[in-house]
Amino acid sequence: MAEETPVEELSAEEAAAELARLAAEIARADRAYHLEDAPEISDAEYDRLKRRNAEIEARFPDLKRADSPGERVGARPSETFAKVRHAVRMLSLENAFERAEVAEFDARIRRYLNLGAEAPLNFTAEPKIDGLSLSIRYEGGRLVQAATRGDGAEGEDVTRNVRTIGEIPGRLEGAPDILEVRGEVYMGHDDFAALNARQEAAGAKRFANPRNAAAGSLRQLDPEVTRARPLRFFAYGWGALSAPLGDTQMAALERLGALGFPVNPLTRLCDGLDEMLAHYAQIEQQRATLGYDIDGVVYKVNDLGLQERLGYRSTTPRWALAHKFPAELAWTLLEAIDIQVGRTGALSPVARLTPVTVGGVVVSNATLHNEDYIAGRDSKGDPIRGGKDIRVGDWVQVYRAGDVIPKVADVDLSRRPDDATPYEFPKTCPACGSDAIREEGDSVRRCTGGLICPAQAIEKLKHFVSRGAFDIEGLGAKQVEQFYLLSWIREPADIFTLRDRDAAGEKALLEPDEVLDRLEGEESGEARARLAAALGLETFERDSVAERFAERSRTPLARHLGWGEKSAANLFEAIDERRSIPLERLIFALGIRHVGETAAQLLARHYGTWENFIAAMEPAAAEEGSAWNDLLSIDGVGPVLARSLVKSLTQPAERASVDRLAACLTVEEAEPPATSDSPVAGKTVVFTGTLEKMTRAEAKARAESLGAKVSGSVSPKTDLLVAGPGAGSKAKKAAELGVETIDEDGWLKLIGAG
Ligand code: 5U1
Repeated sequence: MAEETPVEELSAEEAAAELARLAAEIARADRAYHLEDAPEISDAEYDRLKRRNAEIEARFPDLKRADSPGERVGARPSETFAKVRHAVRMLSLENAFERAEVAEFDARIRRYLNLGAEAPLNFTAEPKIDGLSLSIRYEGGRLVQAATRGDGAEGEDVTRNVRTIGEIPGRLEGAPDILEVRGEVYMGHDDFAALNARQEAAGAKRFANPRNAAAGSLRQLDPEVTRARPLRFFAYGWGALSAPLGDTQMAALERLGALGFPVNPLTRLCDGLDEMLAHYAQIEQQRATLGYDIDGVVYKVNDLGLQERLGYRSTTPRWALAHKFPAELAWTLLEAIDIQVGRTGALSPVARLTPVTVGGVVVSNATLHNEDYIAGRDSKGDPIRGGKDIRVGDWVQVYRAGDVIPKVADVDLSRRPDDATPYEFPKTCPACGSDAIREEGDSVRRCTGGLICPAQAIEKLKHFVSRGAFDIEGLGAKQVEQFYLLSWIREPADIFTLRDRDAAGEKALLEPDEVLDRLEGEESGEARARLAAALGLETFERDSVAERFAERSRTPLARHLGWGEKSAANLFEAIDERRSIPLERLIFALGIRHVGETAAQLLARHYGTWENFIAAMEPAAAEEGSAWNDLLSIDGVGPVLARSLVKSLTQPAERASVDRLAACLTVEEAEPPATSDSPVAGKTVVFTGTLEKMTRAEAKARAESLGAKVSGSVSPKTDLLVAGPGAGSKAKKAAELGVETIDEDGWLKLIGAG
């Protein structure tokens, strides 16, 4: 974008040209945002264009165009929602598809609580609404805040919109002083059909299904738009509370009902597995006539005291299960098989399908997992689908189960074209040409290109900026890819040097020709199309791209990207906000195979500081000795994870890249466990002998949730031995080492549960 002339200095001729340019640019941005769901410019930049348009129109009213962007409705939001940190984390649910998994859920809970198979254990069972989760906070009976689930820890503030939903009370009589009600916002089938008819009549985008319509309606910046949308609500739970709602799940739901919240009328109390499964069957039978979408049945332990004892895993409670309905199926044509390269180099085959509707959603891609799956074998070499392979040109059956990526279930051999040939899985990486090898025991073929592979680099960057990692506002997956293609960012450290390079008037990192050579090697053409679009060109033609690229490469970042200066300044600010980062986020952001958020947290808590963590890698590389043993001593870190971690962080090029990144950051020390004020936080505890009031699993989980480390053996590092009847050698050893020893009652008293 050329330097803009201030509005006051524009001649009439220039103003007319500028209004035409703005109309085209805004229309294009609207198209990308509304129709393609793929915004090309930031909200701030969009606002700036619209403001400039309005200013010029105000100065030259006669030049106002028939297609003036100021007259168009359905413009995109002008700002984003504020973030809200949930006082109590919003959890998700463990899923089950088979009856056996529900039986195992019941059995697992009995084992955990040490209940016999015949002991009474009641569950509530209610439909799982296919909408979006909401948390609504009341203080002194008044609705003060409403937030979406977001990542469970932090959601979006949708208070103003939620106030417009008729089924959600604004005031409560006789409620606890603090009450957070949780439930599902949804849209009924009739309302959805009527809304889509209105959308169509207004020339606006149709929604794919009621859930998308509900989400789109709730996330409106103008609450009046939300008010006009027929949103509904069912309460199913709660977050923060100043007083309990009841002793059981059922009583608490009844209380919520009495306070004025809709509670699903198909909620039942079930006495054991048979009743749960019978109620599931009944709800499934009624599914088509309910008038709203449900995708399963949720079971919850009814006794809230037992719920508390069962507690949580990292993101799901042990006391609840979502029993999903079977996936919906559809047949369609497999047009092509593309290979995507992931951040760890995994080559993943993707089926490109003739679009088909499956359960209300149009599906045009599905995963094919790996080369064995295509060939009709499982990981052990045994036949799947009766040994039928999958070929381009086949009719395939696709299904969606829950939110997961669609999958290919079956092939219709009777419709296979005569000339269809077995699919040959590539032995080289389609992105960089390096060998793609399959290690013994691995079902996946991987690119060996490492840092030289652009696909891996882009995927690593996308992971780096993702929500659980650096989560930089304005730098999402699409933007990092654009920055990579325009060669401003090649590795994570480059994000943090952007501002300086821009200020120094530096060019992008690669010469234009280098970028073009790389892109011409791309198979799918998608990346090429995106680069052309990023440069404001219609198509990818080497000469025009090279010319535009060279011309823009000589200018600072904002102009290279076609952004306003303000957008670039906002981005730099957002990047600066992340220069200080918690250790666990940094470890997770590195995108090392097998190191997810939970593992990153365990590692961070164990090593405490970045310096300790990184210094432990080299000595552990021999896979023996104290550094290696120390790594394996972390509960939750096994040899596969440890090997992957150490291998990645001792590989010279990768390590150099990580060091360059760390040099740009202030890494915050790992937070002590959330419950540092508990009397056992940070203590190493050993349980021995028979525990009578809880099972070993419960004791361990409870101790860990209070910040203790539970070990299986007594050593000089042990702080406390909890010994039940029959304690033997461990109690003796503890006595020899002078380790404090208490019984089960003493332990329960210590943790405030006695
Ligand atoms: N019906 C129902 N849906 N649903 C969703 N109950 C329910 N409970 C949930 C979720 C996420 O979470 C519990 C952990 C409260």
